[in-house]
Amino acid sequence: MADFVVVANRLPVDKRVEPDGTTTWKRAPGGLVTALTPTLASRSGAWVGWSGVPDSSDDPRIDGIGIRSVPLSSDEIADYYEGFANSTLWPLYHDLLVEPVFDHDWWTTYVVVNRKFAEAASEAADEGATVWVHDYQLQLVPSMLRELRPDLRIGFFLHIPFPSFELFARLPWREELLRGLLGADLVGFHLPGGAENFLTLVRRVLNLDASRDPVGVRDGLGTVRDGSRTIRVGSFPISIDASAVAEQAAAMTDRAAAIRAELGNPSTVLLGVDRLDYTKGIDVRLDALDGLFREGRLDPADTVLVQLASPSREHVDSYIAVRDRIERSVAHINGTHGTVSSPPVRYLLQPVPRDELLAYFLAADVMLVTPLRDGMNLVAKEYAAARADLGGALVLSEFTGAAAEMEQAYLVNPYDGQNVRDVVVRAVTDSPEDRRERMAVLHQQVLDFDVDLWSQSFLQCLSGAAAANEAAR
Ligand code: ADQ
Repeated sequence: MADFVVVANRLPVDKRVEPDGTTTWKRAPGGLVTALTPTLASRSGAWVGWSGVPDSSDDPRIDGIGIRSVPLSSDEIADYYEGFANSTLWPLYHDLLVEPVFDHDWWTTYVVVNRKFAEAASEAADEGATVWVHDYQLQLVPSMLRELRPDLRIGFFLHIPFPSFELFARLPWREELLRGLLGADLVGFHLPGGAENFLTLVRRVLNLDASRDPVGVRDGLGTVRDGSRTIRVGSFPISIDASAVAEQAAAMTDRAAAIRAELGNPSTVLLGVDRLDYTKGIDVRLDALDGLFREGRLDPADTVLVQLASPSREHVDSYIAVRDRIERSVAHINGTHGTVSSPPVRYLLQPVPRDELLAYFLAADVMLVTPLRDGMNLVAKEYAAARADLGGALVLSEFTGAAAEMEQAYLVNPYDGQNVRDVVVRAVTDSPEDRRERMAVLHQQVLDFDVDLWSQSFLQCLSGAAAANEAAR
């Protein structure tokens, strides 16, 4: 039994089949694992989640974290994960960048699967344990778990934007989802705006008493009164283990120089790093590059854009469509502006090992982070952390959560093509002193506000919120 339980869609493990046919489990790299490993290790911790392999009774084991696997069938993955989570909630919460699909069968499976996670968490948690539930796939878990185990301290954190009343209210299941979240003692969002949207929705959809004051960052929590319980609502911008990133990156300078040489030592190396997702605005930066070549403001013979994309949700129609669009655009730019020996866009659709990624960060003159909408965006923070040399420049969309903190970045409106082109040119041509000054602020900022601050501030607020509810019982 554990006194600290993390509940997330995916377990922090990757399955590997060895040449001799045996399977081993490797710890999956990822922000959440990094963020929570210290807490999981310092308490008796457990992680509840799906292994990533459908129709399997695998029981993954890795060192250092107690694992409790929630097996899911291919049909459940199709309806709960690819369907309700990624074809209904994801586009709705990201400003309708594609049309969300409302399907009652998907919803039924979402409820069934959320109950499986709640039951597994209930079995893993010791009396009075703290349970931290993550993300849009599991919004019903807090109330299901509260019903099973009123003794638990339950926190919920949403990693993606939380929409306004006008968008959220379209959901046929709006009441159920809000009720699901209210099972938590603390509901956390990246930005105050998400927390305030939630308070408004609870007031207008559920007619509950919810605070109207602006929500602060890491304090100034909002409140919802639900019978004898008070649910706290707050803003906790996630971050990264910035000092570890800086340290690992410092060892990659030789590889960074080799990458520039492999690219033909162009004057300007631009870089994009994203999961292949229509929210990330990969097409925004490709369009900007095409425009800048056409306008003669960047020279295709002396400029390279490296776009590293990792495959994501490959069975979902909207992801198949965005991949086609991006690949057409890469081919168009290379076909129009390149030569056989030096295509200006180098595009990879495969995850890149961590060290190699950091070397690319060091090799890039300008990092292009241009999402149309993004809850936070850790790539922007990783880039700033990696640049302890204060080199490089960060172009950052105003529609990311990161933009709220990283004001010294070259901020762009990704919906305004001309603005994107102008800002990219500025980031390329500004004086080295100006660029250094901006990077110095960004680098220090990610060191000061790291992932440890994120998890500790959330857990501290959760402990206060839960203690108040326990005293009221
Ligand atoms: P994501 O949408 O997955 O996360 P992001 O925050 O950018 O987006 O994190 C992506 C991670 O994957 C980064 O650590 C990045 O380095 C890595 N990555 C991306 N492409 C890669 C590649 N080609 N090879 C190797 N690694 C790659 C969701 C929300 C975000 C929020 C996070 C955390 O959508 O808004 O910031 O959760 O809360």
